[in-house]
Amino acid sequence: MSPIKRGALIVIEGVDRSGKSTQCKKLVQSLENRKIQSKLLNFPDRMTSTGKLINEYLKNEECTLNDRAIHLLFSANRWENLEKMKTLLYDGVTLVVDRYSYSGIVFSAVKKNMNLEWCKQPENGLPKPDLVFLLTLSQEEMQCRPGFGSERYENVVFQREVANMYDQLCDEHDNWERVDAAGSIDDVHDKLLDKCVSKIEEVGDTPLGILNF
Ligand code: Z5A
Ligand code: MG
Repeated sequence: MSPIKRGALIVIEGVDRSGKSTQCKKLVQSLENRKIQSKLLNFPDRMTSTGKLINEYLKNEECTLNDRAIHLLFSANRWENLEKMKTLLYDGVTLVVDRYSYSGIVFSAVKKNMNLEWCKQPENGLPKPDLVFLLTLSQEEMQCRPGFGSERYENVVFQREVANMYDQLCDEHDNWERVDAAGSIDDVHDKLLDKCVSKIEEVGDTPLGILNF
């Protein structure tokens, strides 16, 4: 009997407004159209108990959680989903994930008095993505997109530092792909879909990796 194929763990990262949520939704639709089982997950998952605290922190600048505490809450928000993720992946469902550990690392590590190595540690042991797309977008294009500026972190200086640190992470990892997010929604989608389908075929029955920074 041939082993059951697991699903692929595919993550989309990128600066604010780069189209991550838009592309994740379209990917899941297109995979389902091709009869490839898939599910969309997003972090932060604002519906869980940690997610409610995170939502309050993001929406309310007066929320005074300190930088390390909020960092650990974002990480806990992923750990809360560990069993669900593993069960789905080993049942053959591909997960398309809107932000993951790398958002956690980048958005905390760019803050003053935070340390990149410290920020990576709580992510160790979580499932390792098979493929990470980094959607790239210039500052000018980012500011033209609807919705920019309504939550904590949504300012130009912070997002520039975020973009630089994403670039650094992308260079350090061989499972990352940069995708220019400035094209039309459909153009970006077409680029992502082909790479996703190839990755889903490639993972087959290989064991799921574990993050080990
Ligand atoms: N954060 C953290 O600190 N630590 C963590 O561990 C995690 C996250 C997981 C909230 O995240 C914040 O949490 C985030 C990081 C931090 N702070 N920032 N910045 P979120 O994921 O909930 O954030 P969001 O409010 O959904 O924004 P976003 O994800 O940055 O946006 P997006 O998903 O990349 O973009 P979009 O919603 O798909 O598209 C934005 C708009 O542009 C929308 O009107 C689209 O129709 C339009 N759009 C999309 N694509 C295109 C193209 N190609 N052309 C033209 N217009 C487009
Ligand atoms: Mg989004």
